[in-house]
Amino acid sequence: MTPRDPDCLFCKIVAGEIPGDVVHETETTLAFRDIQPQAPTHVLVVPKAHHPNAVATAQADPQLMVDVVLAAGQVAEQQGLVERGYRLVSNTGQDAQQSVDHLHLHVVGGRALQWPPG
Ligand code: DGP
Repeated sequence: MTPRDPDCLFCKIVAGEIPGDVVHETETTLAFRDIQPQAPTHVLVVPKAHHPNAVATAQADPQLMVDVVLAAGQVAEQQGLVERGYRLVSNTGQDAQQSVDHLHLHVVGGRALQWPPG
């Protein structure tokens, strides 16, 4: 059984209960476009199982964290981001402005990105 939180937005997208603009899927992951894109390409990669953040995912199921990172790499390739580069971001907690407590890697690219992020 895939762990799921009935109140979680991304669990609902994974289940198809809320529409998502899906660009990539594996047995354990789903990738869909961010509803508030911050760059020409902005895709969220999530595990289908509910885990609150990257560290919790790695602790509970290390292979799943690997699956998410590899899926992000496949999205970057599919979206044509590899040559110029891209950013993988995983906001964790309040100060980082994490707004959905289901691990998601932001795959951001398609323009020159600023650093520090703010
Ligand atoms: P974070 O702030 O790191 O937790 O990122 C959450 C992202 O989720 C944020 O960039 C906006 C995005 N988002 C919020 N609601 C939805 C939604 O209903 N659909 C999609 N595709 N993205 C969403």
